[in-house]
Amino acid sequence: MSANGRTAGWLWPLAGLVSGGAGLGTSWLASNALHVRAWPLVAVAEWVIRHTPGGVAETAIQRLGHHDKPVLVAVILALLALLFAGLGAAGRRTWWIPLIGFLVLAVIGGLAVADERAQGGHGQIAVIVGLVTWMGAWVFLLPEDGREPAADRRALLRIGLVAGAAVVVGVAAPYVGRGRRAVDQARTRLRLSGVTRPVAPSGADLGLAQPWATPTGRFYRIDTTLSPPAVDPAHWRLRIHGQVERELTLTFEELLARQRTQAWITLNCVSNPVGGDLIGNAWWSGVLLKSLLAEAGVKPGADAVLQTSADGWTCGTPLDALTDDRGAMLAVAMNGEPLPIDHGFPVRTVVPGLYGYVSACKWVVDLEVTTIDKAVGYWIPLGWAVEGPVKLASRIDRPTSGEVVQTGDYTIAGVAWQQETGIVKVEVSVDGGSWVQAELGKVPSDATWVQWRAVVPLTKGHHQVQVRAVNARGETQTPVRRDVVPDGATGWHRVDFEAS
Ligand SMILES: Nc1nc2c(c(=O)[nH]1)N[C@H]1C(S)=C(S)[C@@H](COP(=O)(O)O)O[C@H]1N2
Ligand SMILES: [Mo]
Repeated sequence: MSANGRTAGWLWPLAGLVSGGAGLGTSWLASNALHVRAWPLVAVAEWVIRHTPGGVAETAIQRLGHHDKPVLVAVILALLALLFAGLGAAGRRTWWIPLIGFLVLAVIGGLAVADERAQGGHGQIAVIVGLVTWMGAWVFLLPEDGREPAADRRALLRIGLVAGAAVVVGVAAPYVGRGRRAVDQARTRLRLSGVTRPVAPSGADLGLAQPWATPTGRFYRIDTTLSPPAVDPAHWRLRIHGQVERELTLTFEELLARQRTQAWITLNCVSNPVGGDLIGNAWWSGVLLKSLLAEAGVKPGADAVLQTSADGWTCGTPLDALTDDRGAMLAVAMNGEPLPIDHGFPVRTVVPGLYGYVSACKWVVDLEVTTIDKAVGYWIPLGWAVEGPVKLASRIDRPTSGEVVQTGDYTIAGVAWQQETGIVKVEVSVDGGSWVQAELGKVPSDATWVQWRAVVPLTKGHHQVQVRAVNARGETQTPVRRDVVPDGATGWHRVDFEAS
């Protein structure tokens, strides 16, 4: 970029302003795309509000009503505009000063985001996107030879280019992720009558670090979607068709009008390795599939249901499991709240005793009654078994691998499960010694896992503990180690630890 006579000092602050605006725009877009609750700039505003002395905040709220946050955001934006222009002007002497300024601002944004409650680590991605844009745009707008940019075409063109891109991003940003936000709001507004809070039955929880009732935030999540489908309950429809007497199409309201059921059901993934945590136990509320299928009238000859979700995922479920007394349901609530979007809002299937990949369709919209050879779900061509009954399994949660515990009497504890069959006995063996029977927690039904604990004496040194469960059919869990493919892992869980 050559100086063609008149130098234009105003291009520097303009370049700073345009770079700054571009970074704010991309971080806003990233926040919306990632469904981050608060854009870093809003996080800063909220931080300021949280840390403002009560009196000041109250006066502000009285003066501004509910506009206190938008006003604060506008003030921060104005201050930032001044700062960006100032940084640009300072960059005239020392080109890297704005880079330092941007970095400091990003750190402030990052700290505010980290201070937000209920915001996962991905909030920081929006901060990084903004910082990279700030720095990239500034370097792009720097004159090539480090000299004064003249008010020539090329300098203006570059600034115009970045400004134009920033405006496009800024205009697009509010639309990105809007569907999801609308569904989030619909979910928040939803009042589900007859859905009660989860209260673990007494005696089920032995007070381990891993609670018997899994909090929703700690419940494992498995699906094939990059971004979960945003399904508005007002537009949700469930079609029950195929080999039925009467095809049914239900709205969400119509589903809720049916008789409701609630139960504790443990859900687990076929991909859970021995000792793994792809398992959780929740309080589900919904409508029994048995009664809906009876309403549709299943024709003789049908023995399966092909379930399809709003995002096109499918699974084939044996009809028996949906019509027998185990309590398979279309769930609308998890742990007393409308299903979280990630767990299938507004409606998902939950079937005790089957792995999720053949039963637990999230965002379910279609049930086709058919035969098992035609009900070929998503995972079947990829090498997984057609039928996925849950295998007998147990896990040690205490001690954890490599833990150093005290010598003397020590409580080994964990969970065991085989939904729909039930657990009658759990045994542990320390250092290959004889099997010691564990005490079992009380469970409301065979649909859930069981907590267990056993007290064993420990001498100083290295130890190894193994666990095995016995089901209600009198079968003992097999020690044979098998991989998760094609129908679930087997083998005893073993934990190595130290006593001192
Ligand atoms: N639509 C849809 N539903 C799905 C899946 C999926 O990929 N898409 N994965 C299934 C699998 S493999 C499991 S183990 C469970 C997990 O349910 P969760 O994420 O609520 O724990 O959902 C099942 N339902
Ligand atoms: Mo799964």
